[in-house]
Amino acid sequence: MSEQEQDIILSELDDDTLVTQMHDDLYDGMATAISEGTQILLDRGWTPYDVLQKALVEGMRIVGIDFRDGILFVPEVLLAANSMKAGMAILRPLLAETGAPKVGTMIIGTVKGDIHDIGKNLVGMMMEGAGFDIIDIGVNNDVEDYIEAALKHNADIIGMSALLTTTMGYMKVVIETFKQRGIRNDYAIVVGGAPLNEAFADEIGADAYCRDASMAVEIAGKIMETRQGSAAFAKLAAVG
Ligand code: B1M
Repeated sequence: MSEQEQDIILSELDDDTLVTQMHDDLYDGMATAISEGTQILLDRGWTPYDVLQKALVEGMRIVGIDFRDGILFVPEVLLAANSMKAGMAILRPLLAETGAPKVGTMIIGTVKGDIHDIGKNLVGMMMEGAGFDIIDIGVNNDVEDYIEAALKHNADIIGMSALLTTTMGYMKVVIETFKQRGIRNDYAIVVGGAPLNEAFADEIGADAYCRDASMAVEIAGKIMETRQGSAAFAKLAAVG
């Protein structure tokens, strides 16, 4: 069904029906309907975070299951992804609007060979909302991209995302190269993405694995507390 053919009036649906309808619209790649539904929920007093999680992320989860099972194919999933981005475009400034003081700088990017960016974008948005300066270097990044951005922006944290079992291994290449260049300890390196887990993060020598965007925010906050604590300690040690 094309967007024009949709005759459901979203604003007349109750919240639960609207959210279910948004899952269907995301599945059908109807970006305009997703923008409209997102705005309606916000106007009804939903928090941006709830709209994101309950309407958009849950809808994308359903898309992922049917993609895995061969019911949906790449073109359809791309349309769904674009619809999700349409909703995220409305939520982005709201999630970032906390007025929190800047707590640190994070480079975030998807690794070489991988073009999935929805999860990474979500993490970036949530981190911005928590007061971080986010330098998003996009997708398909090789190690030099991470290093260049880290040095240029005097980063505190490097965040890597991978959604494929074939690309997650590249994270180790990045960490090893940071070690070889003698800059590993200048940054906290955190990783995330659906195929990863804690054991993998440990194995490749990352500082932390982030299961989802809110965990990324929590972990990054703790990292900054430790870094600022160490910086204050180093200053005291230098004085005394
Ligand atoms: Co792809 N894809 N895809 N895909 N795709 C998956 C990942 C897959 C699991 C689907 C499946 O088979 N069920 C499968 C991977 C299988 C595997 O490796 N085990 C897969 C495949 C196989 C492929 C292709 C190879 C398909 C093909 O061409 N034959 C191809 C690869 C292209 C490439 O990258 N080279 C491909 C292509 C695509 C599209 C282009 C069509 C599209 C991407 C569009 C885009 O991103 N702009 C796409 C999509 C959309 C998906 C699924 C359906 C959805 C991913 C997503 O956006 N999820 C996905 C199935 C799935 O995951 N259910 C699938 C929503 C997002 C909010 O979650 O990304 O997990 P997620 O992010 C979370 C956490 O993981 C975490 O926080 C986020 C928010 O909570 N997180 C981080 C993520 N990154 C983080 C970084 C951090 C911290 C936390 O840094 C600190």
